[in-house]
Amino acid sequence: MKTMIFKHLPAAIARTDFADDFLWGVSTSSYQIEGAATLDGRVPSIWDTFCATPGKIRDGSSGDVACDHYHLWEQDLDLAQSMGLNAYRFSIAWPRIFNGVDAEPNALGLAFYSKLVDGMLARGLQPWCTLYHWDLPQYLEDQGGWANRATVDAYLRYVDAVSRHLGSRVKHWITHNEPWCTAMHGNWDGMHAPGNKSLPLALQVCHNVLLSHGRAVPLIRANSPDAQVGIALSLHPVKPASDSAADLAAVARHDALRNRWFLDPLYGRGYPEQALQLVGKDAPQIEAGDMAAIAVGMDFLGVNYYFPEVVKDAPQQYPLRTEIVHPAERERTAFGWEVAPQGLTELLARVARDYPIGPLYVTENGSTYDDQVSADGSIDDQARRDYLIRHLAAMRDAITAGGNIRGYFAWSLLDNFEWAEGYLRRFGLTYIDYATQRRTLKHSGQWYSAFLHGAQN
Ligand code: IFM
Repeated sequence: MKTMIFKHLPAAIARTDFADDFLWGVSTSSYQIEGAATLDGRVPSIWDTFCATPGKIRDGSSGDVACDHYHLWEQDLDLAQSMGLNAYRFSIAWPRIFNGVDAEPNALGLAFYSKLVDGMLARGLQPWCTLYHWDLPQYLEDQGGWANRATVDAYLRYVDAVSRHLGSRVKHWITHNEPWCTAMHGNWDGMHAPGNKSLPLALQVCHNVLLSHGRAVPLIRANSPDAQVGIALSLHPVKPASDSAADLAAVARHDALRNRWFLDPLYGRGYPEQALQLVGKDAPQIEAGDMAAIAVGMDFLGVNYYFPEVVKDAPQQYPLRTEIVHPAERERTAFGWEVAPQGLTELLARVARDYPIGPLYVTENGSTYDDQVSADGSIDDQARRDYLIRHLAAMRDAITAGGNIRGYFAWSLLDNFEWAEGYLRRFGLTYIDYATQRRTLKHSGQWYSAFLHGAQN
Protein backbone atom coordinates (compact mmCIF):
# COMPACT_ATOMS: atom_id res chain seq x y z
CA MET A 1 0.00 0.00 0.00
CA LYS A 2 1.26 3.47 -0.90
CA THR A 3 0.64 5.94 1.91
CA MET A 4 0.59 9.63 1.12
CA ILE A 5 2.04 11.62 4.00
CA PHE A 6 0.49 15.05 4.29
CA LYS A 7 3.16 17.65 4.93
CA HIS A 8 0.60 20.13 6.17
CA LEU A 9 -2.19 18.78 8.28
CA PRO A 10 -5.33 20.83 7.76
CA ALA A 11 -5.84 21.57 11.46
CA ALA A 12 -3.59 22.16 14.43
CA ILE A 13 -3.63 18.74 15.97
CA ALA A 14 -0.89 16.19 16.54
CA ARG A 15 -0.58 12.79 18.13
CA THR A 16 1.72 14.33 20.72
CA ASP A 17 -1.29 16.28 22.04
CA PHE A 18 -2.39 12.96 23.55
CA ALA A 19 -0.79 10.67 26.11
CA ASP A 20 1.90 8.29 24.86
CA ASP A 21 -0.20 5.30 25.84
CA PHE A 22 -3.38 6.62 24.23
CA LEU A 23 -5.05 3.92 22.15
CA TRP A 24 -5.60 4.63 18.49
CA GLY A 25 -7.86 2.17 16.80
CA VAL A 26 -10.51 1.39 14.27
CA SER A 27 -13.79 -0.44 14.88
CA THR A 28 -15.38 -3.15 12.77
CA SER A 29 -18.09 -5.75 13.26
CA SER A 30 -18.51 -9.33 12.13
CA TYR A 31 -21.65 -9.26 9.98
CA GLN A 32 -20.67 -5.99 8.37
CA ILE A 33 -17.33 -7.18 7.00
CA GLU A 34 -16.79 -10.94 7.23
CA GLY A 35 -18.95 -12.47 4.50
CA ALA A 36 -18.47 -16.26 4.34
CA ALA A 37 -22.03 -16.58 5.57
CA THR A 38 -22.27 -20.35 5.20
CA LEU A 39 -18.66 -21.40 5.71
CA ASP A 40 -17.13 -23.53 8.44
CA GLY A 41 -20.36 -24.22 10.27
CA ARG A 42 -21.76 -20.71 10.55
CA VAL A 43 -25.55 -20.80 10.82
CA PRO A 44 -27.96 -17.96 9.92
CA SER A 45 -28.32 -14.95 12.16
CA ILE A 46 -31.32 -12.66 12.42
CA TRP A 47 -29.58 -10.42 9.90
CA ASP A 48 -29.42 -13.18 7.28
CA THR A 49 -33.15 -13.65 7.71
CA PHE A 50 -33.87 -9.92 7.69
CA CYS A 51 -31.80 -9.36 4.55
CA ALA A 52 -33.65 -12.18 2.80
CA THR A 53 -36.98 -10.46 3.53
CA PRO A 54 -37.97 -8.21 0.60
CA GLY A 55 -38.03 -4.50 1.36
CA LYS A 56 -35.93 -4.57 4.54
CA ILE A 57 -32.57 -3.50 3.06
CA ARG A 58 -32.61 -0.43 0.85
CA ASP A 59 -30.44 -1.89 -1.93
CA GLY A 60 -31.69 -5.45 -1.43
CA SER A 61 -28.23 -6.61 -0.38
CA SER A 62 -26.92 -8.71 2.51
CA GLY A 63 -23.71 -9.45 4.40
CA ASP A 64 -23.25 -12.75 2.52
CA VAL A 65 -19.95 -11.55 1.04
CA ALA A 66 -19.48 -8.01 2.42
CA CYS A 67 -15.72 -7.28 2.50
CA ASP A 68 -14.83 -10.98 2.47
CA HIS A 69 -12.78 -10.25 5.58
CA TYR A 70 -13.12 -13.93 6.53
CA HIS A 71 -10.62 -14.63 3.75
CA LEU A 72 -8.84 -11.26 3.49
CA TRP A 73 -8.28 -10.66 7.21
CA GLU A 74 -4.48 -10.71 6.91
CA GLN A 75 -4.56 -7.96 4.32
CA ASP A 76 -6.90 -5.96 6.56
CA LEU A 77 -4.71 -6.34 9.64
CA ASP A 78 -1.64 -5.44 7.55
CA LEU A 79 -3.45 -2.27 6.52
CA ALA A 80 -4.35 -1.43 10.13
CA GLN A 81 -0.73 -1.97 11.17
CA SER A 82 0.65 0.10 8.33
CA MET A 83 -1.62 2.97 9.33
CA GLY A 84 0.17 3.11 12.68
CA LEU A 85 -2.78 1.95 14.77
CA ASN A 86 -2.18 0.24 18.08
CA ALA A 87 -5.66 -1.20 18.70
CA TYR A 88 -8.27 -3.01 16.65
CA ARG A 89 -11.91 -3.47 17.63
CA PHE A 90 -13.74 -6.43 16.10
CA SER A 91 -16.76 -8.51 17.00
CA ILE A 92 -17.36 -12.23 17.16
CA ALA A 93 -20.16 -13.80 15.15
CA TRP A 94 -22.12 -15.86 17.67
CA PRO A 95 -23.55 -18.03 14.82
CA ARG A 96 -20.00 -19.15 14.01
CA ILE A 97 -19.45 -20.35 17.58
CA PHE A 98 -22.73 -22.12 18.44
CA ASN A 99 -24.80 -23.59 15.65
CA GLY A 100 -27.68 -24.82 17.82
CA VAL A 101 -29.15 -24.47 21.31
CA ASP A 102 -27.57 -27.66 22.65
CA ALA A 103 -24.52 -27.69 20.39
CA GLU A 104 -20.92 -27.78 21.50
CA PRO A 105 -18.73 -24.79 20.53
CA ASN A 106 -17.75 -24.96 16.86
CA ALA A 107 -13.99 -25.51 16.70
CA LEU A 108 -13.76 -23.95 13.23
CA GLY A 109 -15.45 -20.77 14.41
CA LEU A 110 -13.18 -20.47 17.42
CA ALA A 111 -10.14 -21.17 15.22
CA PHE A 112 -10.99 -18.24 12.94
CA TYR A 113 -11.05 -15.75 15.81
CA SER A 114 -8.01 -17.36 17.36
CA LYS A 115 -5.90 -16.73 14.28
CA LEU A 116 -7.41 -13.25 13.92
CA VAL A 117 -6.38 -12.37 17.48
CA ASP A 118 -2.92 -13.86 16.97
CA GLY A 119 -2.67 -11.77 13.81
CA MET A 120 -3.47 -8.61 15.77
CA LEU A 121 -0.95 -9.37 18.48
CA ALA A 122 1.74 -10.14 15.90
CA ARG A 123 1.14 -6.70 14.37
CA GLY A 124 1.13 -4.72 17.62
CA LEU A 125 -2.64 -4.22 17.56
CA GLN A 126 -4.34 -4.56 20.94
CA PRO A 127 -7.43 -6.74 20.39
CA TRP A 128 -10.72 -5.19 21.56
CA CYS A 129 -13.35 -7.87 21.34
CA THR A 130 -17.07 -7.09 21.12
CA LEU A 131 -19.13 -10.13 22.02
CA TYR A 132 -22.46 -9.01 20.59
CA HIS A 133 -22.75 -6.69 17.63
CA TRP A 134 -26.28 -7.64 16.60
CA ASP A 135 -25.89 -11.03 14.87
CA LEU A 136 -28.12 -13.16 17.09
CA PRO A 137 -28.38 -16.78 15.87
CA GLN A 138 -31.74 -17.21 14.13
CA TYR A 139 -32.44 -20.41 16.08
CA LEU A 140 -32.58 -18.28 19.25
CA GLU A 141 -34.86 -15.73 17.62
CA ASP A 142 -37.14 -18.63 16.71
CA GLN A 143 -37.53 -19.21 20.45
CA GLY A 144 -38.37 -15.60 21.26
CA GLY A 145 -34.96 -13.95 20.83
CA TRP A 146 -33.74 -11.47 23.41
CA ALA A 147 -37.24 -11.11 24.87
CA ASN A 148 -36.90 -14.69 26.15
CA ARG A 149 -34.75 -14.92 29.26
CA ALA A 150 -33.39 -18.24 28.01
CA THR A 151 -31.39 -16.18 25.49
CA VAL A 152 -29.51 -14.65 28.42
CA ASP A 153 -28.40 -18.17 29.41
CA ALA A 154 -27.45 -18.98 25.82
CA TYR A 155 -25.42 -15.75 25.67
CA LEU A 156 -23.57 -16.71 28.84
CA ARG A 157 -22.67 -20.09 27.36
CA TYR A 158 -21.38 -18.33 24.28
CA VAL A 159 -19.45 -15.74 26.31
CA ASP A 160 -17.97 -18.50 28.45
CA ALA A 161 -16.74 -20.45 25.41
CA VAL A 162 -15.22 -17.40 23.73
CA SER A 163 -13.63 -15.89 26.82
CA ARG A 164 -12.12 -19.25 27.78
CA HIS A 165 -10.68 -19.69 24.31
CA LEU A 166 -9.32 -16.17 23.82
CA GLY A 167 -9.05 -14.98 27.41
CA SER A 168 -5.30 -15.29 27.77
CA ARG A 169 -4.76 -13.15 24.64
CA VAL A 170 -7.70 -10.73 24.61
CA LYS A 171 -7.69 -8.37 27.59
CA HIS A 172 -10.35 -5.87 26.52
CA TRP A 173 -13.92 -7.04 26.23
CA ILE A 174 -17.10 -5.25 25.24
CA THR A 175 -20.19 -7.25 26.16
CA HIS A 176 -22.61 -5.47 23.82
CA ASN A 177 -22.47 -2.85 21.12
CA GLU A 178 -25.24 -0.24 21.31
CA PRO A 179 -28.04 -2.00 23.21
CA TRP A 180 -30.33 0.85 22.10
CA CYS A 181 -30.08 -0.40 18.52
CA THR A 182 -30.48 -4.06 19.47
CA ALA A 183 -33.61 -3.25 21.44
CA MET A 184 -35.22 -0.25 19.78
CA HIS A 185 -34.29 -0.47 16.10
CA GLY A 186 -34.72 -4.23 16.26
CA ASN A 187 -38.04 -4.27 18.08
CA TRP A 188 -39.64 -0.84 18.33
CA ASP A 189 -39.23 0.95 14.99
CA GLY A 190 -38.41 -2.32 13.21
CA MET A 191 -35.64 -0.79 11.09
CA HIS A 192 -33.22 -3.52 12.11
CA ALA A 193 -33.45 -7.29 12.52
CA PRO A 194 -35.58 -8.96 13.68
CA GLY A 195 -37.90 -6.13 12.62
CA ASN A 196 -40.55 -6.14 15.36
CA LYS A 197 -42.62 -3.05 16.12
CA SER A 198 -43.60 -3.18 19.77
CA LEU A 199 -42.42 -0.89 22.56
CA PRO A 200 -43.04 -3.37 25.42
CA LEU A 201 -41.14 -6.05 23.49
CA ALA A 202 -38.28 -3.61 22.85
CA LEU A 203 -38.09 -2.66 26.53
CA GLN A 204 -38.04 -6.32 27.56
CA VAL A 205 -35.26 -6.98 25.04
CA CYS A 206 -33.37 -4.02 26.42
CA HIS A 207 -33.70 -5.31 29.98
CA ASN A 208 -32.58 -8.82 29.05
CA VAL A 209 -29.62 -7.48 27.08
CA LEU A 210 -28.53 -5.36 30.06
CA LEU A 211 -29.03 -8.35 32.34
CA SER A 212 -26.88 -10.50 30.05
CA HIS A 213 -24.19 -7.83 30.23
CA GLY A 214 -24.25 -7.83 34.02
CA ARG A 215 -24.09 -11.61 34.24
CA ALA A 216 -21.32 -11.83 31.63
CA VAL A 217 -18.92 -9.43 33.33
CA PRO A 218 -17.89 -11.76 36.22
CA LEU A 219 -17.68 -14.69 33.83
CA ILE A 220 -15.28 -12.86 31.54
CA ARG A 221 -13.21 -11.73 34.51
CA ALA A 222 -12.97 -15.36 35.69
CA ASN A 223 -11.89 -16.62 32.27
CA SER A 224 -9.62 -13.75 31.24
CA PRO A 225 -7.22 -12.77 34.03
CA ASP A 226 -6.61 -9.01 34.30
CA ALA A 227 -9.29 -8.36 31.72
CA GLN A 228 -10.90 -4.96 31.35
CA VAL A 229 -14.63 -5.32 30.67
CA GLY A 230 -17.11 -2.70 29.54
CA ILE A 231 -19.99 -1.98 27.22
CA ALA A 232 -20.32 0.35 24.21
CA LEU A 233 -23.34 2.66 24.32
CA SER A 234 -24.59 4.89 21.52
CA LEU A 235 -25.13 8.15 23.36
CA HIS A 236 -26.49 11.42 22.05
CA PRO A 237 -26.40 14.89 23.53
CA VAL A 238 -30.05 15.97 23.47
CA LYS A 239 -30.73 19.57 22.45
CA PRO A 240 -33.94 21.63 22.54
CA ALA A 241 -35.48 22.80 19.26
CA SER A 242 -36.11 26.17 20.93
CA ASP A 243 -35.57 27.72 24.33
CA SER A 244 -39.25 27.39 25.25
CA ALA A 245 -40.00 25.75 28.60
CA ALA A 246 -41.93 23.02 26.77
CA ASP A 247 -38.95 22.10 24.55
CA LEU A 248 -36.56 22.16 27.51
CA ALA A 249 -38.84 19.76 29.37
CA ALA A 250 -38.94 17.59 26.23
CA VAL A 251 -35.14 17.33 26.37
CA ALA A 252 -35.28 15.80 29.85
CA ARG A 253 -37.93 13.25 28.82
CA HIS A 254 -36.04 12.26 25.69
CA ASP A 255 -32.73 11.98 27.52
CA ALA A 256 -34.38 9.75 30.14
CA LEU A 257 -35.03 7.01 27.58
CA ARG A 258 -32.31 7.68 25.00
CA ASN A 259 -29.34 7.88 27.37
CA ARG A 260 -30.26 7.41 31.02
CA TRP A 261 -32.26 4.22 30.41
CA PHE A 262 -28.86 2.59 29.88
CA LEU A 263 -26.48 4.64 31.99
CA ASP A 264 -28.59 4.75 35.16
CA PRO A 265 -29.03 0.97 35.65
CA LEU A 266 -25.42 0.23 34.66
CA TYR A 267 -24.27 2.60 37.39
CA GLY A 268 -26.65 1.31 40.06
CA ARG A 269 -29.53 3.77 39.86
CA GLY A 270 -32.17 1.58 38.25
CA TYR A 271 -34.29 2.75 35.34
CA PRO A 272 -35.02 6.49 35.46
CA GLU A 273 -38.28 7.14 37.29
CA GLN A 274 -39.35 9.73 34.71
CA ALA A 275 -39.01 7.22 31.86
CA LEU A 276 -40.73 4.47 33.86
CA GLN A 277 -43.70 6.75 34.38
CA LEU A 278 -43.84 7.62 30.70
CA VAL A 279 -43.77 4.00 29.49
CA GLY A 280 -46.19 2.90 32.23
CA LYS A 281 -47.51 -0.61 31.63
CA ASP A 282 -45.00 -1.12 28.80
CA ALA A 283 -42.13 -1.28 31.32
CA PRO A 284 -40.17 -4.55 31.31
CA GLN A 285 -40.64 -7.50 33.67
CA ILE A 286 -37.84 -7.29 36.21
CA GLU A 287 -37.01 -10.23 38.47
CA ALA A 288 -35.42 -10.09 41.91
CA GLY A 289 -31.69 -9.57 41.63
CA ASP A 290 -31.76 -8.27 38.03
CA MET A 291 -30.92 -4.66 38.81
CA ALA A 292 -28.05 -5.64 41.12
CA ALA A 293 -26.68 -7.91 38.38
CA ILE A 294 -26.85 -5.12 35.79
CA ALA A 295 -25.02 -2.75 38.15
CA VAL A 296 -22.10 -5.18 38.45
CA GLY A 297 -19.48 -2.51 37.79
CA MET A 298 -17.29 -2.11 34.72
CA ASP A 299 -13.68 -1.25 34.05
CA PHE A 300 -14.48 1.31 31.36
CA LEU A 301 -17.33 2.74 29.36
CA GLY A 302 -17.28 2.76 25.56
CA VAL A 303 -18.97 5.79 24.03
CA ASN A 304 -20.14 5.65 20.41
CA TYR A 305 -20.74 9.20 19.25
CA TYR A 306 -22.13 10.29 15.93
CA PHE A 307 -24.54 13.24 16.35
CA PRO A 308 -26.74 15.16 18.80
CA GLU A 309 -30.52 14.79 18.74
CA VAL A 310 -32.67 17.92 18.62
CA VAL A 311 -36.13 17.49 20.11
CA LYS A 312 -39.31 19.46 20.55
CA ASP A 313 -42.35 19.02 22.72
CA ALA A 314 -44.90 16.83 20.89
CA PRO A 315 -47.84 16.03 23.20
CA GLN A 316 -49.31 13.43 20.79
CA GLN A 317 -46.21 11.25 20.58
CA TYR A 318 -46.27 8.15 22.77
CA PRO A 319 -44.47 7.53 25.10
CA LEU A 320 -42.06 10.46 25.45
CA ARG A 321 -44.24 13.26 24.04
CA THR A 322 -41.20 14.41 22.07
CA GLU A 323 -40.33 14.56 18.41
CA ILE A 324 -36.87 14.62 16.82
CA VAL A 325 -36.47 17.57 14.47
CA HIS A 326 -33.80 18.33 11.87
CA PRO A 327 -33.07 22.06 11.76
CA ALA A 328 -32.33 23.06 8.17
CA GLU A 329 -29.24 25.17 8.63
CA ARG A 330 -27.01 22.48 10.20
CA GLU A 331 -23.99 20.85 8.54
CA ARG A 332 -24.78 17.19 7.80
CA THR A 333 -23.16 14.03 6.44
CA ALA A 334 -24.63 12.21 3.43
CA PHE A 335 -26.75 10.21 5.91
CA GLY A 336 -28.30 13.48 7.14
CA TRP A 337 -26.58 13.15 10.51
CA GLU A 338 -25.57 16.49 12.01
CA VAL A 339 -21.85 17.17 12.11
CA ALA A 340 -21.33 18.51 15.64
CA PRO A 341 -17.84 17.88 17.05
CA GLN A 342 -18.62 20.01 20.08
CA GLY A 343 -21.27 17.43 20.95
CA LEU A 344 -18.50 14.91 21.59
CA THR A 345 -16.77 17.25 24.04
CA GLU A 346 -20.06 17.89 25.82
CA LEU A 347 -21.06 14.24 25.90
CA LEU A 348 -17.75 13.05 27.35
CA ALA A 349 -17.95 15.76 30.03
CA ARG A 350 -21.58 14.94 30.79
CA VAL A 351 -21.08 11.22 31.40
CA ALA A 352 -18.02 11.93 33.55
CA ARG A 353 -19.96 14.49 35.57
CA ASP A 354 -23.09 12.41 36.08
CA TYR A 355 -21.69 8.87 36.48
CA PRO A 356 -18.72 7.23 38.24
CA ILE A 357 -17.42 5.94 34.93
CA GLY A 358 -13.67 5.59 35.32
CA PRO A 359 -11.81 5.47 32.01
CA LEU A 360 -13.72 6.32 28.84
CA TYR A 361 -13.00 5.18 25.33
CA VAL A 362 -14.58 6.58 22.21
CA THR A 363 -15.38 3.19 20.73
CA GLU A 364 -17.00 4.52 17.54
CA ASN A 365 -17.08 7.80 15.66
CA GLY A 366 -17.24 8.34 11.93
CA SER A 367 -19.09 9.67 8.93
CA THR A 368 -20.52 8.64 5.59
CA TYR A 369 -20.15 10.66 2.42
CA ASP A 370 -20.66 9.86 -1.25
CA ASP A 371 -17.11 8.97 -2.19
CA GLN A 372 -15.91 9.50 -5.75
CA VAL A 373 -13.02 7.48 -7.17
CA SER A 374 -10.74 9.72 -9.22
CA ALA A 375 -9.23 8.68 -12.55
CA ASP A 376 -5.98 7.82 -10.75
CA GLY A 377 -7.89 5.57 -8.33
CA SER A 378 -7.59 7.84 -5.31
CA ILE A 379 -10.49 8.91 -3.10
CA ASP A 380 -10.25 12.51 -1.98
CA ASP A 381 -12.79 12.43 0.87
CA GLN A 382 -12.01 15.80 2.33
CA ALA A 383 -15.30 16.00 4.24
CA ARG A 384 -14.59 12.73 6.10
CA ARG A 385 -11.03 13.82 6.82
CA ASP A 386 -12.27 17.12 8.25
CA TYR A 387 -14.89 15.28 10.29
CA LEU A 388 -12.15 13.10 11.76
CA ILE A 389 -9.83 16.00 12.53
CA ARG A 390 -12.57 18.06 14.16
CA HIS A 391 -13.72 15.16 16.33
CA LEU A 392 -10.17 14.40 17.44
CA ALA A 393 -9.82 18.06 18.39
CA ALA A 394 -13.13 17.86 20.28
CA MET A 395 -11.89 14.81 22.16
CA ARG A 396 -8.66 16.63 22.97
CA ASP A 397 -10.75 19.49 24.39
CA ALA A 398 -12.55 17.02 26.64
CA ILE A 399 -9.20 15.66 27.88
CA THR A 400 -7.84 19.17 28.45
CA ALA A 401 -10.92 19.86 30.55
CA GLY A 402 -9.98 16.91 32.78
CA GLY A 403 -11.69 13.98 31.04
CA ASN A 404 -10.22 10.52 31.58
CA ILE A 405 -10.36 9.45 27.94
CA ARG A 406 -7.92 6.71 27.00
CA GLY A 407 -8.59 5.81 23.39
CA TYR A 408 -10.34 6.51 20.10
CA PHE A 409 -11.67 4.00 17.58
CA ALA A 410 -12.70 5.37 14.21
CA TRP A 411 -15.72 3.81 12.55
CA SER A 412 -14.64 2.15 10.38
CA LEU A 413 -11.52 0.59 8.89
CA LEU A 414 -13.40 -0.49 5.77
CA ASP A 415 -16.52 0.51 3.90
CA ASN A 416 -18.97 -2.19 4.85
CA PHE A 417 -22.56 -3.44 5.02
CA GLU A 418 -24.43 -0.60 6.71
CA TRP A 419 -27.43 -2.58 7.99
CA ALA A 420 -30.78 -1.35 6.57
CA GLU A 421 -28.88 0.91 4.16
CA GLY A 422 -26.96 -2.00 2.65
CA TYR A 423 -23.92 -0.81 0.71
CA LEU A 424 -25.36 2.63 -0.04
CA ARG A 425 -23.41 4.17 2.85
CA ARG A 426 -19.64 4.19 3.05
CA PHE A 427 -18.16 4.82 6.51
CA GLY A 428 -14.68 3.45 5.79
CA LEU A 429 -11.30 5.09 5.97
CA THR A 430 -10.62 2.50 3.27
CA TYR A 431 -12.63 2.28 0.06
CA ILE A 432 -13.87 -1.15 -0.91
CA ASP A 433 -14.45 -1.95 -4.55
CA TYR A 434 -16.99 -4.70 -3.89
CA ALA A 435 -16.62 -6.16 -7.41
CA THR A 436 -12.90 -6.86 -6.94
CA GLN A 437 -12.53 -6.61 -3.13
CA ARG A 438 -9.71 -4.18 -3.76
CA ARG A 439 -8.93 -1.99 -0.74
CA THR A 440 -7.80 1.64 -1.26
CA LEU A 441 -6.96 3.87 1.66
CA LYS A 442 -8.96 7.08 1.24
CA HIS A 443 -7.37 10.45 1.92
CA SER A 444 -9.08 10.41 5.34
CA GLY A 445 -7.30 7.13 6.13
CA GLN A 446 -4.05 8.53 4.81
CA TRP A 447 -4.49 11.57 7.04
CA TYR A 448 -5.16 9.34 10.09
CA SER A 449 -2.06 7.36 9.23
CA ALA A 450 0.05 10.51 8.82
CA PHE A 451 -1.26 11.79 12.16
CA LEU A 452 -0.38 8.48 13.83
CA HIS A 453 3.06 8.47 12.28
CA GLY A 454 3.70 11.85 13.85
CA ALA A 455 3.09 14.35 11.07
CA GLN A 456 2.93 17.90 12.42
CA ASN A 457 1.25 21.05 11.20
O1 IFM B 1 -22.38 0.74 11.24
C1 IFM B 1 -22.83 1.10 12.49
C2 IFM B 1 -22.26 0.20 13.56
O2 IFM B 1 -22.56 -1.14 13.31
C3 IFM B 1 -22.83 0.56 14.91
N1 IFM B 1 -22.69 1.96 15.18
C4 IFM B 1 -23.07 2.90 14.14
C5 IFM B 1 -22.43 2.52 12.83
C6 IFM B 1 -22.86 3.51 11.73
O3 IFM B 1 -24.24 3.50 11.58
